Amino acid sequence: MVKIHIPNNHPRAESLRIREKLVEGFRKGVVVPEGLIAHGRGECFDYLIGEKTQPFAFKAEKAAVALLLLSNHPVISVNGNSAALCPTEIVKLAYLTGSKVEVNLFHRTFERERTIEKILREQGLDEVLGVGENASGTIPTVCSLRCRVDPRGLLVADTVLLSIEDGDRTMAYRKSGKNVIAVDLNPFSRTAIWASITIVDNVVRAFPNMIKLAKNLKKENKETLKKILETYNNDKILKEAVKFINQRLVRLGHEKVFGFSLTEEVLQLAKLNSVRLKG
Ligand code: PTJ
Repeated sequence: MVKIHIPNNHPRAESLRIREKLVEGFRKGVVVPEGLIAHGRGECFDYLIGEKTQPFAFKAEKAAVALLLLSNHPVISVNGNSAALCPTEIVKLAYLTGSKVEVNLFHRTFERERTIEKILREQGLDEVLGVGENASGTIPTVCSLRCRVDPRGLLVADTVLLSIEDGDRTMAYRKSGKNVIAVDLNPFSRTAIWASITIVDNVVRAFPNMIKLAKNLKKENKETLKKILETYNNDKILKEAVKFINQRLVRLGHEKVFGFSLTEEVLQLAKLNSVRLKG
């Protein structure tokens, strides 16, 4: 397979590198074709938030870590896209917060489950839940194959951290009394709206941020962690995200587009066009 060379000075180098991880995951059978489409949707929302962790996301990440640390049975749910993008970070966060890790796929095949299990084990994870026969439990209110869960994991979880997925599961889990932490770049999605804590950030930034936060928050007592959660309001966070996107677009529309002033761009284009006309 041809390995694409991405020059470091390419203006979109980081974004291209992330794409390559997804494509590699697709070739290895970790990511489904639908996952590539899902990534494109995520990229679009990432543009809108400036491809940076914004304050609304950081506040959600902090609350998420506090919740994981306070939970009795926290579980990190892994699908194809998250396994391709941040397997090392998933394992680190699980270790720091005492969370179990379970493979739970929408496009469920035993082969994919095993491939993802292998990736997670390579990162040092001893116990990977939800693979094959181990997913012997059912959450009947989840209408896809994601209803099949591990009795040691998602079935008994009081808090579930999930990322990059559509909303049916989040809604069902919330209705059954579980806390859901969702990493989703789209603040308008059903997942984002139904989650207890919505992290409007890219998983490639959210997980490393949560690892740093977990290292610090682990040292705090329960009362401090509870206070973080008491002052957290997800509705407010989602509104902040939408307001941020709105204000950013208005600002860009008036002044600058990705570092160029509009006038400057128009002048550059005019120059190019005139050269072409002369030629
Ligand atoms: O691996 P499987 O079989 O479980 O399949 C998983 C996919 C991704 C195919 C499935 O869950 C799906 O179709 O998801 P959706 O409905 O496309 O939703 C994905 C959501 O994640 C969208 O709201 C995207 O904006 C968002 N998203 C995409 N990439 C990222 C992301 N959010 C955070 N970080 C990303 N890198």
